[in-house]
Amino acid sequence: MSKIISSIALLQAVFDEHAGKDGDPKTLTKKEVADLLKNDNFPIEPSNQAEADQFFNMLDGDGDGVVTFREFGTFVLALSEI
Ligand SMILES: [Ca+2]
Repeated sequence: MSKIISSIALLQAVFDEHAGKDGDPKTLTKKEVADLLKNDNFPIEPSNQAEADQFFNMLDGDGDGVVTFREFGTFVLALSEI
């Protein structure tokens, strides 16, 4: 399989694992984002609610209160520019 497609599939698998926990399985809620960061040992882990809200708002590009796979993917790709 293409490495690019494999990478997207892996990203989608991580997203789906958490998006399916509550509400719409096609979007991440604030709690699901927090769980994802924790379970993935992500290097950026908010230490309080204000930081968690700020981080979530960065992910939620259109500000509708949930994170789609597109928003998630856009954020992950943006990390490569840090
Ligand atoms: Ca959104």
